[in-house]
Amino acid sequence: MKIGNIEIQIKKGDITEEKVDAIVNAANNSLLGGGGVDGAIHRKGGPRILEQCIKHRGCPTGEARITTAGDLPCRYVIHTVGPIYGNNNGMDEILLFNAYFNSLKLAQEYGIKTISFPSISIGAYSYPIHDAVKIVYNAIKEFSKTNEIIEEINLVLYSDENHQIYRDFFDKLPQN
Ligand code: AR6
Repeated sequence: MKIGNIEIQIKKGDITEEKVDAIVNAANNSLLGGGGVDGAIHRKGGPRILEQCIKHRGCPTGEARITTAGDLPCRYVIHTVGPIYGNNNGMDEILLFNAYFNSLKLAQEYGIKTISFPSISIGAYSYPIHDAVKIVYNAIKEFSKTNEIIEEINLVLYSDENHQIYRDFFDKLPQN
């Protein structure tokens, strides 16, 4: 399906295997690694990613930073920090929107044409997936209004259940 001028693919799989220009990491404010997607990216990507993360000296929630992809089959990793659900004085929705939107903005600055996102904040950070998927859509739609660079966004889900929830949501959207 398309959102504006961007082709959207909903996939089930492991984001570290994506052969795209950039994958997005669901990181934490330290940018020094963790579990979930973050753990998998650093484990498979090797020490060069962490070396560049250290130089960034952290990342505020909703912002994004870029590094090499080390040994991964993509070119860059964009590290963003989603909100810990319920910890942000009613700002969860805006912060999750910003995590997606700012990752796309940074990708555009680097001339990235193809990018893959995991489902940010819905693991350790407990964001309800049915609410999160609407925000993913809204952020891509808003970004697509001024997009001239990005051609393809892959939304990569790790479990069958989450993959089905995304599919159901995107299948119900009116085609434009
Ligand atoms: N590929 C795609 N999706 C994955 C993969 C993978 N290899 N591994 C896990 N997922 P989480 P968050 C899914 O917890 O909620 C870390 O410790 C997973 O099933 O990785 O943003 C960071 O350092 C879930 O649906 O990210 C932070 O401290 C989704 O990715 C914190 O977790 C996101 O789960 C960030 O928490």
